[in-house]
Amino acid sequence: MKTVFSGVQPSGNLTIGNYLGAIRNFVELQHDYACNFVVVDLHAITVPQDPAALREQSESVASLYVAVGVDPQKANIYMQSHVPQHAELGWLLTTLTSMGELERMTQFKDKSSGKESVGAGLFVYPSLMAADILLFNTDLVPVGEDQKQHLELARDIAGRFNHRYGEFFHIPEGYTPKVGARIMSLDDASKKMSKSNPNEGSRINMLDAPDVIRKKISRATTDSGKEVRYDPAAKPEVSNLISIYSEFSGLSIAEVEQRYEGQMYGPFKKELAEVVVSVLEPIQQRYHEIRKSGEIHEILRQGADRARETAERNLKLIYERMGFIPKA
Ligand code: ATP
Ligand code: LTN
Repeated sequence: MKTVFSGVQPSGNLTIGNYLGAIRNFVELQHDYACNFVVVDLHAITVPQDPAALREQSESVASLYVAVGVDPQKANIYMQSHVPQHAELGWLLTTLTSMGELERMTQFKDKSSGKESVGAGLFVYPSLMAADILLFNTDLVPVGEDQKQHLELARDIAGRFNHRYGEFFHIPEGYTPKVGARIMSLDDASKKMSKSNPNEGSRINMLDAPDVIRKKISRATTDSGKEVRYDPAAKPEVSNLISIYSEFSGLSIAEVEQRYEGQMYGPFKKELAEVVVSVLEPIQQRYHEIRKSGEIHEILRQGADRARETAERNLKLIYERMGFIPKA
């Protein structure tokens, strides 16, 4: 069976961008692949995190995986820090990664720009991500558009390892949805919607109450025109809302345009909010049940136990290839 790996950072409340770009796709892949869906806490601390908030967000992300429909019996759901082989392989692969490659990463440039002090962890973030993926000899990585550059680096590192130490890693492929791979901010359609944007109005969180969702959508930036028409170059804000509508309703972009032909933004936004609420409400209900039951701790334990077995086995082979003396 081929292997899938993906991770989400517990760096805030998950947004509908995380849902459409990544998590939603986890559910369909779990039937045909050996899946690892991980809460990448070691990645989250590459920018400062409050310990109490990190704990809460970690449990929240793991519970949301289950709430959207990832089956913990089918897929391994676990915390990255519970499988120490991630960090170990991260170090090995950091030594195979060049400074120049890391300097070219746009996420590093974005997250470090304007900061007085930047942690070295933020710089080597992509080699830890490569380790996440390669630790399981992953074939497929479901991620949003913004992660393509990191994935490309993971592929290069895998190829480099194979070249130096003999064929070992599969070269992982990305799995990115056609629409929904890059949901933009509600207040600024030139930026991607992000859980760590300080402006709360810029995003819809998966756990936002229905009225909050209605308010955020009604306040979302549009243009001074009137047409509900998909044209990302000329009408980026409206096009982003149409994409969200299409993804949440299952209607094609053309069908959404048709439905609102001759209508103003008001009714379109109102109904968009209802479409989003109708999908998120049942997920939120399941989420609250999961949190209340406390079952997530056992799910995380079992997921990590299973993942550790494979990780240990693979890491041992990697050490051997590189010339380390095996433990007696
Ligand atoms: P942060 O702002 O803390 O960096 P983030 O919101 O960008 O976080 P990540 O944890 O980095 O989220 O990403 C988790 C997954 O969600 C990744 O696969 C990423 O590509 C995807 N994703 C994030 N934002 C979007 C978006 N706006 N549209 C589509 N997919 C997204
Ligand atoms: N870098 C990713 C999170 C991430 C990831 C991974 C995604 C860490 N390790 C492995 C896919 C596979 C992000 O910021 N979204």
